[in-house]
Amino acid sequence: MSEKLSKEARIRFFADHPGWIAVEGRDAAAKIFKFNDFNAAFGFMTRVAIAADKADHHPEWSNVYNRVDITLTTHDAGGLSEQDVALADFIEKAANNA
Ligand code: H2B
Repeated sequence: MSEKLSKEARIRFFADHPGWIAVEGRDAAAKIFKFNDFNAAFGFMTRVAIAADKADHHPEWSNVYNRVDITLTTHDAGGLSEQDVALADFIEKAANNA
């Protein structure tokens, strides 16, 4: 079971990950991704889904056409953990290759 990020690591996460914002009222990070169309958005979601399931660490997300809203947090830890940092890094790579 992973532990919550330290205060310093949490600050570093938001500094190092443009577009990710702290969710009000909970220890979580959110970002909205926009793609050219549904095909690109769903292709991105598919790549993230496979990686997330392999790591047994899953995003909270929703999709409308070309838009994907993602929230990351670690439910077992009750907040952001290194697993969210790793998933955010993968998500950024996948979004940039969409
Ligand atoms: N995903 C996220 N984001 N947080 C968790 O705590 C979590 C998860 N726990 N995916 C995993 C699954 C756990 O429920 C299973 C049983 O390993």
